[in-house]
Amino acid sequence: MDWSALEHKWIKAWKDARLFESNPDGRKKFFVNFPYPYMNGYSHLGHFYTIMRVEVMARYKRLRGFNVLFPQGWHCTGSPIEAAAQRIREKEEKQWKIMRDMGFSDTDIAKFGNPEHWARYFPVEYKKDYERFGLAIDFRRSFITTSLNPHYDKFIQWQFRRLHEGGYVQKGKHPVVWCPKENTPVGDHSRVEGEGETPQEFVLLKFKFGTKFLIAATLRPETVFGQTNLWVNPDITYVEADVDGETWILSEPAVAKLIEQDHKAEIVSRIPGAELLGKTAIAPMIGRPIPVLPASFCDPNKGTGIVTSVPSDAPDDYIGLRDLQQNPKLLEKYGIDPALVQAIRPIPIISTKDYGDQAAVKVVEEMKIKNQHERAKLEDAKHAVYKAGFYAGVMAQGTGKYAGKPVQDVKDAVKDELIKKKQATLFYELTGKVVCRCLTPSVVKIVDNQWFMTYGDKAWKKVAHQALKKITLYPEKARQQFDYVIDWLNDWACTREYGLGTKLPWDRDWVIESLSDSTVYMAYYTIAHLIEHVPLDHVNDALFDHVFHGKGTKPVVPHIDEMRKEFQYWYPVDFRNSGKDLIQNHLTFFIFNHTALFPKEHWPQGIGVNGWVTVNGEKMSKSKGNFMLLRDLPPKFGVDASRITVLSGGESLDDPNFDTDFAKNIGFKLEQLHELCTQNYNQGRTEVKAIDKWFEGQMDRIVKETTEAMELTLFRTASQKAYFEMQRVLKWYLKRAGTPNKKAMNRFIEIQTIMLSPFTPFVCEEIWQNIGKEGFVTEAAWPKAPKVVDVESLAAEDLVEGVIADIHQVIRIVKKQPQKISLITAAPWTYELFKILKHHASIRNPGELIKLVMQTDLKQHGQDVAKLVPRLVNKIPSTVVPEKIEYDSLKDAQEFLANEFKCPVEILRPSETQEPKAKQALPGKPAIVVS
Ligand code: A2H
Repeated sequence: MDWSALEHKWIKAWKDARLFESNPDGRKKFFVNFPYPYMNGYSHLGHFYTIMRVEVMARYKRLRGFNVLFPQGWHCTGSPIEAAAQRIREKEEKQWKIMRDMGFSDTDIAKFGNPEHWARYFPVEYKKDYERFGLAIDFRRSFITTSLNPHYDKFIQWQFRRLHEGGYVQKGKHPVVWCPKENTPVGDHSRVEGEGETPQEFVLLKFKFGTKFLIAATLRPETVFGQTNLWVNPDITYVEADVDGETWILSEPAVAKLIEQDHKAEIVSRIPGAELLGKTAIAPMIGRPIPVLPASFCDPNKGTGIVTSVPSDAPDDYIGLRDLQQNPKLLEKYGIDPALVQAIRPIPIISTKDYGDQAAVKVVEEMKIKNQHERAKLEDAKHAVYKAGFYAGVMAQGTGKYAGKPVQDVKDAVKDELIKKKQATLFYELTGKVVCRCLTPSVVKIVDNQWFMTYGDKAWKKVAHQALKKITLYPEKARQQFDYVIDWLNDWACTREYGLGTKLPWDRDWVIESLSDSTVYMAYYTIAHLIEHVPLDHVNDALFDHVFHGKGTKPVVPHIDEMRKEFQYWYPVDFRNSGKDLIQNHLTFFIFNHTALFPKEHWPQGIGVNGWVTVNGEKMSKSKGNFMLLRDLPPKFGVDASRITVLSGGESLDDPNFDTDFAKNIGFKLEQLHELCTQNYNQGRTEVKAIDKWFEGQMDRIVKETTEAMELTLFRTASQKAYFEMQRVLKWYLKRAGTPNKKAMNRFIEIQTIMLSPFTPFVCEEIWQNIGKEGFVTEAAWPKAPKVVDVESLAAEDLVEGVIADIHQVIRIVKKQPQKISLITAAPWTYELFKILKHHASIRNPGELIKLVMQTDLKQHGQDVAKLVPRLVNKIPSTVVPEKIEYDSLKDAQEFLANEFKCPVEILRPSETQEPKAKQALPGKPAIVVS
């Protein structure tokens, strides 16, 4: 088959028919989309799976009768393009190599030194790829972002002015992930390492130490009531530093961090950890003197390198103390009185249901952790204690005014009290390592001239949770993660000093960054093809207010009514799908911003998330040589084969695998499918046999199950049913039926072609045309799924399959070529018995069952019942085929069986024979006599 010719034929036919140009009409609508890709290179296999989920959803909903909109834009905002362009201008080796690997000549590469060139070049190439893959996209609505598209630029300005007015964008003082080289915040998409890592808030506790302070960092300020000592690492050298006019003792790296975090700090002198040991300091909040003790787990690169010890609630602290109590020698080495350490007892401060009032002690003992070097176990212990203590714990006696309150509610209050008393201050650490695209490790910086989206706002979070409740998630199990991210998000730095994008309308020194100009642009798709015709000086806030909210007097501009109508018709978004990595930023921003800018009825309706594509089981990477561009696939495998392969590679949140062997094989199979369908359509007999009913029943079942899988976006399951299972059923049917029934065969070909068309539209269109159907299969009607499937007729055929296996078994035992085979069905009353037993499937006691049966007409077979029932408990099939259906289907299979075993086969009822073996027959298991 000449796949390329076939693909181009249908691409042209769809285009000529404007099949994917969607306009509002009287039908129900379905609006799908996925995050516009970033225009800094060609589309690759990594995008492909995500795109295909949207594509299949679009085509499926179309077949279900919806008016479907699938638009596509191109993202150019932000620093990555700008940075890459700069690297090209600077003739940087690596960037040039990346471009050469994409196939550009050196003269072409030089053009990419201008960032605008990227925004002009790649959208055209993406469109070519997407068209080539047959994606059902309405390209009239495509657009690029940034001020290079002045209409979109005005839309983003509108959005930000409205957000600003609503208090959703504010100037503030916040910790951000910061690149000290580029002097700019480092957004998730500008990192080569550490996507998703954020600043985490620690509380720095101040311990009065003569005229100075020892400083310790904690995540659990509410545990200050249980402090028993301080931990200092004897093997590191700390520093004394002048911090905001006080003398602090802390680790050296902490000083540099304090400077980035808005403190005045300067190192004055150095002091070895060992010199601090054995001395006492006054613990904040409780005002008690506590000793400084040695611990090797204090890391100079975290916090201040000094840790306050709360052995009741921190496994590390408890085990550190226990180790020390068992090691008087070490104490003597540092001149610490062992008796002093022996006397230290954990102080109960939090009670939990699971672990009592000294959770750390209980958990460490229960887990039998031997010493502080069992790190893995200690990590588990930490989690267990934290979960029990923080989420379910209650403050115990001895915590003053906080006693009796839930720990969760107390944390902030204790923190605030400590800060107010000047016994503590805030401090931030990254939750993990972050490296900027410029390859510099990032730090936390407090910036106060920045603009933030206020995702940290509690009231806004509440509304976002509400919106999430109404969203259908594919798969549903992603919900917990969305709820978590909504809670966890902090205010988000939404502007940068440079890069392509839209200038912040009221503070034009700033450019809106790439995750912030892409939260509600789906609304722009509804009008993108119309607004281009509105003169730019008429594109203003009044226009957007009218189109999106129906507010104010109607502006006098071309297409104004159509734009309003388009928006009202298409909105809200019904299905937006992306990789699961975007839950922690984009997809959650998408929810937040919709609640800020649109009324409830326009909030998102459905979100899908999926894993990352691997190739033959390995992560795709340039160095592994398995990196594939989208455009590499058609010549290798064909478009249809590539499409169905990527969707067969996985579903739900698993990472889908692109299996190149599967892709090659399925290509041949699709050719065979084409042949099979075109040759068998309108062929066959008109007479109806029992096996036809089974065939119809199987089709019903598969349609039902495929439809259910499609609705849940379980596209791997759906494609397997629609192709492999259909083929398996057909194979058995042709074997059994010989010549197929024409009507049934036609139905098979039609429904298989329709159900496969979202996956492999090209071959399906070709089949559709060749079997003489009018119009496109893309516009056909999805087969109706019957509510109930005739399971009895399906089971009757399974029974024939089972009988064949049993006959083979008998032949093997008697070891002779059969001359004649007799099959004798069971006595009619046994079918009644099976029905009763099935009805009482929950009863396992034979005596009880026999009693029940004896209350019915079967009483007359009392002796047999008493013998049979104990043998049958737990062995009744879920579908009991009635006697007549069993007999008929065996009768129907008679000729087939005779062929299979090359001898005459007779089907008898027990009344028709004297054969003693007839008594052994049971429903579904006829007696087999081989002679
Ligand atoms: B936590 P994370 Cl009650 N080296 O404070 C090692 N550990 C350090 C440290 C350093 N340089 N700086 C701080 N820490 C400890 C209290 C507490 C803490 C309790 C329960 C759990 C708990 C009292 N110790 O932390 O690895 C501090 O101990 C368990 C997570 O960055 C700080 O909070 O998550 C915690 O580790 C921070 O550890």
